[in-house]
Amino acid sequence: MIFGRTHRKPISIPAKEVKEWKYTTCNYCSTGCAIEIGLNDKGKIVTSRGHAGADVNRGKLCIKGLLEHELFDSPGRGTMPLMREKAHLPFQPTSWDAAMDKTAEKIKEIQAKYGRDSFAVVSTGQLLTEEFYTLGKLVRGQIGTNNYDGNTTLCMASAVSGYKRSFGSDGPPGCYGDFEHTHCLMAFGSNLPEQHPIIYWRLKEALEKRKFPLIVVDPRVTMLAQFADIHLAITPGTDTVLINAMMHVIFKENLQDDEYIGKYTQGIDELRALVADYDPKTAQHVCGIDEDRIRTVARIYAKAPKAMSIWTMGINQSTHGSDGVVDINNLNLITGNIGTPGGTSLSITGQCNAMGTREWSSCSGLPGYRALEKEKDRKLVADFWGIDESFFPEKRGLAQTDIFPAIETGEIKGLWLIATNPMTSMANQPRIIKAMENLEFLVVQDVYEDVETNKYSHVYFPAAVWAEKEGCHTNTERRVNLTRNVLAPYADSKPDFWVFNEMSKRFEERNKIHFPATPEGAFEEMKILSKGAGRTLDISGMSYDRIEAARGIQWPYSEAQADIDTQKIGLSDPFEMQLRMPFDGNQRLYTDGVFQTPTGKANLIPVRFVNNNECPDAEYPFWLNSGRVVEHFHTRTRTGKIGNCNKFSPTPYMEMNPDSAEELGIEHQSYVRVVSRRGDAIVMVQLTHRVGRDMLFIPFHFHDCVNRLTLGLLDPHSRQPAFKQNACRVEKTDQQEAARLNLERRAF
Ligand SMILES: Nc1nc2c(c(=O)[nH]1)N[C@H]1C(S)=C(S)[C@@H](COP(=O)(O)OP(=O)(O)OC[C@H]3O[C@@H](n4cnc5c(=O)[nH]c(N)nc54)[C@H](O)[C@@H]3O)O[C@H]1N2
Ligand SMILES: Nc1nc2c(c(=O)[nH]1)N[C@H]1C(S)=C(S)[C@@H](COP(=O)(O)OP(=O)(O)OC[C@H]3O[C@@H](n4cnc5c(=O)[nH]c(N)nc54)[C@H](O)[C@@H]3O)O[C@H]1N2
Ligand code: SF4
Ligand SMILES: [Mo]
Repeated sequence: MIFGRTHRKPISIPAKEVKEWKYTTCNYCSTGCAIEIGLNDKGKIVTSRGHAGADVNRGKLCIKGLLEHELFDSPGRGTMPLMREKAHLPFQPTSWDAAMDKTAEKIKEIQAKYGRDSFAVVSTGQLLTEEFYTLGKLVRGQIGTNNYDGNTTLCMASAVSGYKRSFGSDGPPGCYGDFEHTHCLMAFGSNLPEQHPIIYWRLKEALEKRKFPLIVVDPRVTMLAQFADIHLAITPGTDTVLINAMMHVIFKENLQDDEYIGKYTQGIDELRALVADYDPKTAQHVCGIDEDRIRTVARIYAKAPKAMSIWTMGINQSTHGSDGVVDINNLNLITGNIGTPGGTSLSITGQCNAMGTREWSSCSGLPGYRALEKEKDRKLVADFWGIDESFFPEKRGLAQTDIFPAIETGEIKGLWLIATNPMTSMANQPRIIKAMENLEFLVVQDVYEDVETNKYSHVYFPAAVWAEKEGCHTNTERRVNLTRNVLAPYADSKPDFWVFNEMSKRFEERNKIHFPATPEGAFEEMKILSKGAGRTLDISGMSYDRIEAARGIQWPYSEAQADIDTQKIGLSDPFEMQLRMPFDGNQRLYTDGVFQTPTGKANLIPVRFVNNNECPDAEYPFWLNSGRVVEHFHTRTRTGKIGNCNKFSPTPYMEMNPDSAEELGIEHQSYVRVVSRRGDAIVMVQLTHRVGRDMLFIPFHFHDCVNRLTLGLLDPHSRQPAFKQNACRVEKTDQQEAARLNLERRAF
């Protein structure tokens, strides 16, 4: 028998005849990869690819981005508006006019009866920035409810809050390019290879060129932890203890950057006094990291010529989320690692446009990082929109996580949900069901008609998705990038932008405001609002063509900067420029050491650790941790429908340590019942050493699963829930019954 090449058929890739490539930006995670969608001569989408010239992804895409073009005609998409008198009754198809009239009428009726704030609006981090700006105008300028927030409270609220406390303003100060310059990277509760695969690829490229230590802080042995030089398997919820102890060592051994501290920060005495209490010997018993390890890591970090920290949900989703961010900033400030190549505090953002909503949606404030609490800001925006300043409240209303309890108590009677699925994504699902059933009126605006939350709605608006629309996203490193409109919206679904514009016509009697007819018109308006001396969030030098030509531009990018770039290249046609040089906005913030605080100095804020978690005990002996897998996005409304994503992770499962399973007589791949003080869930066990003996991990993508169990205690500053620190126990269960239940729950 002959083995070998001669008898093998060569792999052939079927030719896809692409006539035209259209420019878009990925609509899943915040990495912000540029994707080109390929259309054949009949205008049909046949393929897609990463844009080779885009600085972010340099031709690469992860599994979700590669298959994203398959979602346009995926099952369950909303085809027409729907209405019904009562939740759970059958829906009746209706026209857009009728659905909108009904919604506007109900909003007005509820507001007239119970007050303006009794109707709440909850949006997302997944619309286009122009849509966020338009929604903000509608809600703040016309509907006039103060209970307006986004699902970003589940996601980035702690990062926002921590940045504001330390630096006086939101805005991640670093960029992916920092990997090329750093001498030490510390990652807190962030699993890049699965959650931001292309950021991870950028990090790996940098590491291959020039080795530097990678330190991962995560209670679980994640894929990133497996690649780390040092893995610190921290006790959940205790990161601030570790960081305080590191600072203790740094001060004790005189490794801090006194010059930076003296020139650019305030509060050093208070910080020093606090961390004096956090000697590693004591701290190790709280955070679970050996005292010598703490010293080693502190020395590596402080002695590195440049060091940087990144973090994601392991920090943000905790009762000390905002404090965790502040403490990471403290560590970087005292070592002089802010605003310098390779030295930064870089929050890794979650959703594709969580940054855009922070910047422009007016959730929790006013557009362009302006605050309701500041008279000057209220006046500026009111004048710009042409309304009376007194229409704005003088402080922000309820956060998303406080809106649901306010529905339960009857303070809020009506709700408009836009691109978020709280029935699956919110902690303590039994309470969310109660809240939903308490609503007099719920309108759900989503791409998918079969989204779980739609079970409770009175009106459903079918939304267009991703490249069925046009507009911008801002990614983790403040890069504004564009999605071109590639195809028409599916069936009778409509772009969210159109829905907000149409709805605004029904509120003109309150305030008549100009709403530009196109997303590009809205972008031009935002540019004007973004100008201002000393403000970081300046996008006035950008335009759709220039963004596409540069394949994304980082803010700040002022008109003056745009003029310089134009002169430098000597051409004014952006497509000609593209051949010559990519534009580059400012890669980093605070390079001059001037912060957005009243004194211009960064705040060093002492953070005292208080153990307020729901910790394991005799009755509920396990930590319940939750998070994500690479092939699914959130509540699977999209990736659950894309066969090539779903097939790799079709079943809800739970990671459990083999030793603790043996003690309880639980077998690999058997079903178990997991019980917490809130409820129970049936899951299949995967035995693995990824988790320690006292921990369980369940991906949160599946409905009727981990969020039936979570408590979600709130961070006092950011109101973000502690999704990752809960207590539970594991019980054996009848296998046949469990299999049936799992089928019923759309698990396969
Ligand atoms: N494939 C995929 N990618 C995504 C998403 C997705 O759904 N799927 N979602 C996007 C969004 S919106 C977000 S927010 C990001 C989330 O991105 P990540 O935060 O990286 O992902 P998670 O799995 O939620 O959590 C990360 C880690 O936090 C750890 N952790 C738990 N408790 C603690 C703790 O107390 N301290 C520390 N240091 N770590 C802890 C967990 O063990 C987990 O490994 O991903 C984005 N990218
Ligand atoms: N236990 C646990 N729970 C968690 C987390 C965790 O780690 N553990 N993570 C939390 C985090 S960080 C996040 S960000 C949240 C996410 O929570 P959600 O935002 O509730 O989850 P998604 O599935 O992303 O919901 C977005 C919805 O918007 C729809 N959609 C997509 N694009 C568009 C569009 O263009 N227009 C409209 N109108 N609709 C659109 C989708 O179909 C989907 O139904 O979950 C949180 N929940
Ligand atoms: S890394 Fe994120 S932005 Fe890039 S293709 Fe994957 S999901 Fe999309
Ligand atoms: Mo998120």
